[in-house]
Amino acid sequence: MANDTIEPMIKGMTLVTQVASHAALDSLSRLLAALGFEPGRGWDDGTGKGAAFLAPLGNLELVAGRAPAVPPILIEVTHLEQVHAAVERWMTANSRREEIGALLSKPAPTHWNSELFTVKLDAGLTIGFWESQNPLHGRPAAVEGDLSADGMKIGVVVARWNAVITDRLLQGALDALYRSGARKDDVRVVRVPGAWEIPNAARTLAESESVDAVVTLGVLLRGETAHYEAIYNEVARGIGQSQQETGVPHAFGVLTCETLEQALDRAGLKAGNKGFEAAIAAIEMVSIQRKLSAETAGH
Ligand code: DLZ
Repeated sequence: MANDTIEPMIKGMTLVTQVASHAALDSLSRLLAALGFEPGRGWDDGTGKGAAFLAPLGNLELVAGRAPAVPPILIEVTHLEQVHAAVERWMTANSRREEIGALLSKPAPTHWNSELFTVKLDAGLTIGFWESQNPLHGRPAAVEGDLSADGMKIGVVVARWNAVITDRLLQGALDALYRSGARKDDVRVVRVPGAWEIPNAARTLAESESVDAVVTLGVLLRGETAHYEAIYNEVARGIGQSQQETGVPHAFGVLTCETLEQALDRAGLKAGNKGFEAAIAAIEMVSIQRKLSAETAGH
């Protein structure tokens, strides 16, 4: 019985296009090389000549129902404006100036969230250059967290030391949580004496399995804290370790500032509210964790 299972055999794809003359081929080859094409293996058998150009990705696209809105050779680039300027310079040197307007279009938006321009390089050889406006185009789809805290249980550990600032951080964090849909009953606030005590409380909460994430809030003032570096390092290490070892996301909202004024700025005065930002990061991380676990479970 015939074995109808075949192994994939496609190795590459070549579009073959005739150009008017050897001179045109040489000149177009220089342009394409200048635009960044890698030269492929060409040939010359005395009667004809071929020049090959390699691009990192190939794509065969078939269209039905209407004529394609683009030239048959479509080249995806980055920095479309610069490519357009390079082609325009080349056209200026190789075509009659008054013809350029008819041969080279300006980059214009397409209906597929891209910019495109076309250039007629030779009789029968029109090329389109395009650039996607979607930053994730051609890259793997990113997993991103949603900013809804609906149904999330969040622990907030806040230091009382420098309470004039940490109270503002707490307000910011609660504001972010409630405005993102967290229920009051699902937010647990734990007050600890100072930043030094944050990791211990954070870890206890995380290990209790009663929260999906922990937001840590505190302020260390360099000018007023003896052994500032030692305390800071230990607080950061302890929070990080709790996060890694429990698997529960811990948002880091412990400010380290030179002065009280700087801390006030970061607690809602001039430079945003770091408590708010930490709470948003926690929500996002819980959402990311849920998405990644769902993906893993689905495989
Ligand atoms: C002792 C101390 C000092 C000097 N400075 C700060 C600070 O700037 N921010 C802060 O949150 N806590 C400070 N603390 C208190 C310690 O974190 C800790 O609460 C005490 O040493 C008791 O263990």
